[in-house]
Amino acid sequence: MLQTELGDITKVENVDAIVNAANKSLLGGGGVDGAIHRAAGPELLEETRELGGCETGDAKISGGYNLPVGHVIHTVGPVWNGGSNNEEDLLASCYRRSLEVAKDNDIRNIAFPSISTGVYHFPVDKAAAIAVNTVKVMMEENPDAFDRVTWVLFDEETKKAYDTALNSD
Ligand code: AR6
Repeated sequence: MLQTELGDITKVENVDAIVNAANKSLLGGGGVDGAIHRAAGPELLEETRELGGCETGDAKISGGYNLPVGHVIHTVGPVWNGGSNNEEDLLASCYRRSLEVAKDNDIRNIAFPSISTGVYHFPVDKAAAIAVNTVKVMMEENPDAFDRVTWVLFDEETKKAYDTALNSD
C-alpha cells in the first residue's frame, strides 16, 4: 500500500523506520535531517559518526533512539543542478537503496520525506514522479517484503505533487 500524509516525520509512530534526507557526512544538518537528529537525541549522532558517511544515492541504517520508531534509514539525495548531472537516476537510487536496506532489516512499514526537494532544490513534481515510480517497481519486484510505504510531507504543495504522482496511473 502506498499513501501520503501531511505532517512531521519525527512524530510518525505507526512505522518501523523513517527515512532521513541526509547529507554525505551523516552528521546532521538542517531541514528534516536537523529535525530527526533533534528528536532522536545525541545518541543518533554518536551512531552515525561510526557509519563513515554515505554516497549520494546510497542508504545506511541506524537506531531511532528517542524517536517513536526503531530505525532511521539515512539516504543522501542529489543536489539539483539543472538535471544533467544524473540527478534523476541518483534520486531513484535513494528510494531503491532505502527499500533494499529496509528489506535486509525486516522493515515492512516505512515513511519517506520528500528527498532532495528542500535545500537540494530538486523540482518537486519530477521528484514525486520518480519517488512513486521507483517505489512501485520495488514493491512489484519484492511482493512479500513491504506492507506500507508512506510519504510524510511537510506542506500542502508537496503533498499535492505526491498525490498527483500516485494517482497518475
Ligand atoms: N518532516 C517531514 N518533512 C520535513 C520536515 C519534517 N520534520 N522538515 C522538513 N521537511 P530538506 P533535502 C521537508 O531540505 O532537499 C539538510 O541540511 C521539507 O519541507 O530537509 O534532501 C541535510 O543535512 C522538504 O519538503 O532535504 C542535507 O544537507 C523535504 O523535507 C540537505 O538538507 C526535504 O527538504 C538535504 O536536502
